[in-house]
Amino acid sequence: MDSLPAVGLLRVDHVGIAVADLDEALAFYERAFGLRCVHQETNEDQGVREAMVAAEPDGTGARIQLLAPLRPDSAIAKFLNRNGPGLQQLAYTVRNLDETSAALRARGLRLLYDEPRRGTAGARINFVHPKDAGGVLVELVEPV
Ligand code: CMX
Repeated sequence: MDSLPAVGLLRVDHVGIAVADLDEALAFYERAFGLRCVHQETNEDQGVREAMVAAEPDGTGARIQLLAPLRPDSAIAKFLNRNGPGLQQLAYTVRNLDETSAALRARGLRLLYDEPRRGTAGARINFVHPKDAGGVLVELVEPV
């Protein structure tokens, strides 16, 4: 492993949870856990309406990403059909997505996209296939 380039994960960025209805899920997380919405957007490319909720009002601490499907053929709609609502992904912040992607590919892990795509708030993102990551869909996030 010593000759392989460093992977460069910085921290856990967020944990993603698939939900059927974003507004209902937001109300639940606020009422049940006292978490607050710190960001909300629609990402057409990923086929989701999403919201970040956090305990810290400035969103600096760990965040939970609520993901609701925009279309029946989206990844989240497929996940809900197969599993129902629940944990869908674990996301890490990376310093440089191109370097991290190269380092993971050098270790034989499959990334889902040949080139990074647009994630939350314009971040560059890619994913490691869950079959190559111990059954966990891993998202890599290089923030703007
Ligand atoms: N976590 C763990 N395992 C998963 C999974 C997940 N989220 N999604 C699928 N799998 C498993 C399936 O259960 C299946 O396992 P088995 O073969 O043992 O049954 C296997 O992975 C492969 O499934 P597949 O039918 O080949 O692929 P899917 O159509 O289920 O798609 C995936 C899986 C990861 C390729 C797809 O969900 C994807 O492209 N994800 C990336 C994009 C995404 O998740 N977007 C929404 C979030 C947007 C954001 O975060 O901004």
